[in-house]
Amino acid sequence: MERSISPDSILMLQAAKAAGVTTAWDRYEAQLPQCGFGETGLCCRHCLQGPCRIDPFGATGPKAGICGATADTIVARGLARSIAGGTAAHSAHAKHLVHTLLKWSRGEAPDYGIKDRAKFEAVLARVGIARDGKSDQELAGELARLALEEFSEREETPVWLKTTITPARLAALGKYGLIPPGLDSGVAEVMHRTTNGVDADAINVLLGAIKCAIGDYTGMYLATDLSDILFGTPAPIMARANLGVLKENAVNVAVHGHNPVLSEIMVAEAAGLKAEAQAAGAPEGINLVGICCTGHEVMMRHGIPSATNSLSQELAIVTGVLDAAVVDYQCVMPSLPEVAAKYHTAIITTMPIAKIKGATHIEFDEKHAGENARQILRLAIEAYKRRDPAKVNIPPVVNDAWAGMSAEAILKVLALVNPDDPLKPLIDNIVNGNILGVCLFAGCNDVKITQDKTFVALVKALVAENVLILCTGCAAGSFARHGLLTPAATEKYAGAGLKAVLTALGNAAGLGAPLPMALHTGSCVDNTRAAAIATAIANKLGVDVSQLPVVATAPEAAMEKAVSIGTWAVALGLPVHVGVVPPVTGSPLVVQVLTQTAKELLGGYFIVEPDPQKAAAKLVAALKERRQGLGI
Ligand code: BF8
Ligand code: SF4
Repeated sequence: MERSISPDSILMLQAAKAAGVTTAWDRYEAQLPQCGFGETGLCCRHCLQGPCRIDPFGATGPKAGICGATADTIVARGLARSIAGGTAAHSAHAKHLVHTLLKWSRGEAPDYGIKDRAKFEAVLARVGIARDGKSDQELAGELARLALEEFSEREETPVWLKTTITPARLAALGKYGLIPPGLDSGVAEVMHRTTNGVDADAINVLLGAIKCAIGDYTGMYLATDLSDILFGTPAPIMARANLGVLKENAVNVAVHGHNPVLSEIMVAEAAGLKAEAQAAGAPEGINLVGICCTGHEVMMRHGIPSATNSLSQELAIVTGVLDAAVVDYQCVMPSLPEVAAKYHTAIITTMPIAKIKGATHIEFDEKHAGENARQILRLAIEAYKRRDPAKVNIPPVVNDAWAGMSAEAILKVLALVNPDDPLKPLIDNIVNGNILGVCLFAGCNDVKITQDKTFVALVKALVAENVLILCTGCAAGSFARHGLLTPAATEKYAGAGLKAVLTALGNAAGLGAPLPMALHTGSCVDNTRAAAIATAIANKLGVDVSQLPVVATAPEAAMEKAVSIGTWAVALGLPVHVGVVPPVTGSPLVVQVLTQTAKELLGGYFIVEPDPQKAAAKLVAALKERRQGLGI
């Protein structure tokens, strides 16, 4: 199988092979053939009597696990646990931001502050905290404590849920018992009901999983709100992408992982250490680049270039010029120190819950954030001195990438066309058919399919059909790598209606060119930015999100977090395409619930389709069905 269509990845895979470096792709091949029971979701290890496996063909092999759990139960429980895993990850990310805000309010995180006052005020108003003459610190403390309560178990609907979705959606979720009493409690409940001898009704298990995923949405929304308050709400910004953003004449430091709490301080401190980097022999000082969602956070707010994303993270080291990779958590390959051992790269872990054997651990704490960041940067400068010129091999591939399209930024651009009613130009163009609908691209690269191939083919097919594209996380990373976050891509690939709209908006924004073909809305937690826009449109029209011509796709999904995001998107009423077959095919009942029954209950449903052209046709059909429903 072709490993990647990304030119920089292809070059570095060749270099890795020549250097005897093992990558995720090699390890994937070593795993083949992967276990058929695992692939179909028919393996259970939820108690020590297992593993139990169900015969997928139902012929002679076992039809139930030792405890009697059927294929349906086992598949549903496995899926539910991955959703709980994803939710726990996003919730931990959100809690980290809450604690940072809380510490700042107590004077224990002096390097932070309220960066975006307008967003601070807007969030306070939305969650119902009155200013009442209180100081910023008092208000921040109150906001953080309210946010912390969201994670525990209460007798009321989480505030970040009830204040951010349509009334109709809230009612629908309530009707089916899908409102979690708290975010962590949703995760704990899934772990309880999927352990041996609890929930053995596959449909009931799936409802529990959806409830947990609603908690995932809530935590992600909260995370984005607090990130914007602490670090600023992103505004349109020009950045660059591909491994060619690494520089031979600079100390290259990658911020990798997910949370902006450390990377923001790294950005703030890097310039101050320029002279030290120069004294070490790097004339261009320190070159910060991003990998994965931490990278997107700093790209969205500061235009820091994106070197690469999750699946190809090891390849950044193979360039021979990555002096340090500083990681927080999530989607960080444990293999990094092993790859780095063949080069000079310092791999620096920073979080007490995320250490990697062979890495250098510099524990980060908000009280000493600036000091920690300087220590890490100095380690990178030291590593730079050990760089081997013979191993330098930077792929000459760089693309422009526009980023920073938060919901607020999109509304601001629309307000340039209609200051009194910013959503109107968007709605008018959807109604008149210039825009067929909106598609949110999210999710990862997955080693099981050629890197970026489905992303690129699918997005080109959709824009040709005049679908407006929003993108986040590794989807945005993929588009950035292929020059698709640019006005030139709009000119080249967009259908006539979409091109006209993006050109009018680009001109109104003073670009003198169309808006980029895909609007980079942020990291994965920022998928809620797209949900916020959809909810605003639905509220304005007095309909529910499940009626809007809005779809989502994770064409190359890999992580549990992508599963939980896809599930809440379905629960909010969106048709959601997945291009990698998830481990559910062992249960026709579970497949039916996800792809059909969900539609009847919630309006949203999963479309599983590996072929990008067929997927595009199915998503376009889903958009047209929605348009028909609205009579447009
Ligand atoms: O949270 S898209 S591989 S980097 S999980 Fe990970 Fe998937 Fe990338 Fe960001 Ni999201
Ligand atoms: Fe087997 Fe049941 Fe235990 Fe799962 S929970 S391992 S199916 S006995």
